[in-house]
Amino acid sequence: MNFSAPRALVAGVLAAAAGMAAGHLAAGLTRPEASPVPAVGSAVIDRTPTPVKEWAVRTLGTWDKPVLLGSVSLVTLLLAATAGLLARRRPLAGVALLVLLSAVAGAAALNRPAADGQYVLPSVVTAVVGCAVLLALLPARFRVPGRATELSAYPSGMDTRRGFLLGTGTVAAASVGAAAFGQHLTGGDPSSDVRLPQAARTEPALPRGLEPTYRDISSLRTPNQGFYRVDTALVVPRVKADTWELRIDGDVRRPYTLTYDDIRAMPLIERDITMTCVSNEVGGQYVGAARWLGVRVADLLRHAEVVDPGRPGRQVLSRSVDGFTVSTPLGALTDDRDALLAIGMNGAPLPATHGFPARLVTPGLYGFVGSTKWVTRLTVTTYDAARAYWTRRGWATDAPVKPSARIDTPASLASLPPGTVTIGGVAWAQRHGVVRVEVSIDDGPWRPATLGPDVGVDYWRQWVLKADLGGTGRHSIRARVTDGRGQVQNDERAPVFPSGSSGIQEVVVLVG
Ligand SMILES: Nc1nc2c(c(=O)[nH]1)N[C@H]1C(S)=C(S)[C@@H](COP(=O)(O)O)O[C@H]1N2
Ligand SMILES: [Mo]
Repeated sequence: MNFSAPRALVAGVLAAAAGMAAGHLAAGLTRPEASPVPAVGSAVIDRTPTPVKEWAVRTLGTWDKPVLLGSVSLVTLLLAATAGLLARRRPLAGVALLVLLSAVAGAAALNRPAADGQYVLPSVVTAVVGCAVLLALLPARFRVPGRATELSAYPSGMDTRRGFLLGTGTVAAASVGAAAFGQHLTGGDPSSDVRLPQAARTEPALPRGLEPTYRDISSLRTPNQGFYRVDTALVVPRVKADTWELRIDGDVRRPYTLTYDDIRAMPLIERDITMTCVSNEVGGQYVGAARWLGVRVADLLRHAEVVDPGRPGRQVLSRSVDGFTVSTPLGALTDDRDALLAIGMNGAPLPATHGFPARLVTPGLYGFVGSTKWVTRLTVTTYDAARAYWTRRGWATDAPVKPSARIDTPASLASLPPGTVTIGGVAWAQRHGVVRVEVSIDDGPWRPATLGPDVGVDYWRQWVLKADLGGTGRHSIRARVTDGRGQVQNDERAPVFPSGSSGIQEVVVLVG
């Protein structure tokens, strides 16, 4: 029977899919990060030029990761289809191409910062399973080069249409099963296994916010499920609390190591802090406010006895399990702002996506310079001696959060009935506090909004203004914040690169 090109194509694609699924399962059992598709995806992320990355984050938002994984899979499957076509005439060439693809995944995995010998395992499994499936789906005469005439001596179920359908169906089902099981293994949240200890010093209960009255204004506290997530990790690190350690070293007299239980046994404090991402556009969603539970980084560093703390150019280089690094000015971690090594978020252990078992939270600095998730090491050093992940890619070294007001309601291009409308949102000016939010309609005078409760200088404030926008037609609404220093929000537009966006949000609505 004729082994048609479409069949060859299907065989190639299925071989690769089965290989990737088996590799994913092997990764789930050993090193989730080393799964072939995410490993290649991570390598792509690390090598993508900053402007392209920025473009991806801007246009795709939180879809950037699924799109990247999808693209890697798609390119792989296209190449695998080619392998199938090659295998029609030269089985070994098809096999060689599949081995090459697996080798790329293996190299990418071994290049991960936390890689050990086991990182190569998933890609070896991928190669073996992929090649076996490809050869198995070929009809006998294709599998036995030069023996085409002796077909009957090498019977294969693949020689009939029914056999091929049965074979491909079986492989497809097994692949889906393996991939799903692998996903299940990598998907659990280790934070569900621990209970948080009580804080030694609790903060008073959060005041009632504006959101019960104005449903469209962001809640005073961002729930963990709704908290933005930004990181370079394609596979969320699933770190076990009982094997995790934090090393504190570098220019210190007494380097030491802490376990999760050590931290739980320390007097924990609560802090209400609004965290912002440098990639947040004016009016954007990469900002959230939570109650964090943890210990002061200043106390941890004091215990280590930093050598010559006043020396200029000092930083703390923090490292994450996934190899990601952050440079934080030593001063920001030792002054009175209470930068935290946090283990709790809004009354729950840190979720895996937000850094379980422990992360840094540094008030007043964008996340990429102060909020390392899955942190494993704090090294006191200098900016000359070491550069962090994003600094190497051109982002700012010192990145205080720029004060900003966000309009949550009305939505952009909303159609509103004539009459009074509720305008509202949140504003933040970490380290200085929000003292005023003003609204301008159609470029008119700035009118003060009513502010929500004050939870401290490092926490955002809700704001609301009821106003009549004027007659039917198009109207614009702008909002700006003034911080505790009396500084009015910068109206000069700046892109997020390299030190955060500035400018004033404008929402256009239609009354009629
Ligand atoms: N390990 C690790 N920590 C990280 C990052 C990362 O990519 N890897 N991203 C940082 C950035 S850019 C931000 S804005 C915050 C976001 O924290 P969240 O995802 O909990 O909101 O985490 C920071 N910590
Ligand atoms: Mo960020």
